[in-house]
Amino acid sequence: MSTTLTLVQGDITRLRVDALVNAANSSLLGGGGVDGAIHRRGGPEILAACRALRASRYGEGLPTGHAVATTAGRLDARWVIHTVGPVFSADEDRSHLLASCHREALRVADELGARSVAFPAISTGVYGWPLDDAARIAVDTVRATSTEVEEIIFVLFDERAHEAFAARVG
Ligand code: AR6
Repeated sequence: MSTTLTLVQGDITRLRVDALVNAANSSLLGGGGVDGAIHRRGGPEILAACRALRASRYGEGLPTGHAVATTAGRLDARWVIHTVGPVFSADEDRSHLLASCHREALRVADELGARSVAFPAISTGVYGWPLDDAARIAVDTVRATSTEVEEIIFVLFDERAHEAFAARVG
């Protein structure tokens, strides 16, 4: 089965897909950016599920580069897959962690049986990753990952991000 790769400009919380990927932090307890938007629109069920994860498997938090799923609450999706992107560093190459977020999110999607998955531009907001480089890592990683997911949609919040991803997708 081949996977299609699509770009959309807009708000990821408006999408109707099987799974939305959240650019979370390791606390799993919410934040700003995409994370804030997902919790606001998805409602308290998502936070309750995240708290349950913190009380069980992820007592120390979700490590950078890992992914875990919860309900999508009131969103038009079945699941939210939370992943923690790396904070950009000019001194240390953390690209493998950003790649890992994309691979792990698709692995979790496969476990769930999700066929359509929407990704935001992980790490390119608060975590400061330069857009062109993040687009390269995100697009190349999902293309190189073997998955049962049929449709991968990158949802870019603004035109600049959309252009960066479009340049990479070609
Ligand atoms: N839909 C799609 N993309 C969005 C949306 C949205 N509703 N809102 C923002 N973006 P960020 P990070 C874009 O900061 O860099 C949070 O506080 C945004 O323009 O959400 O991985 C977490 O709790 C940017 O291109 O995530 C963490 O503490 C991209 O999404 C921290 O931020 C990612 O920006 C994670 O930082």
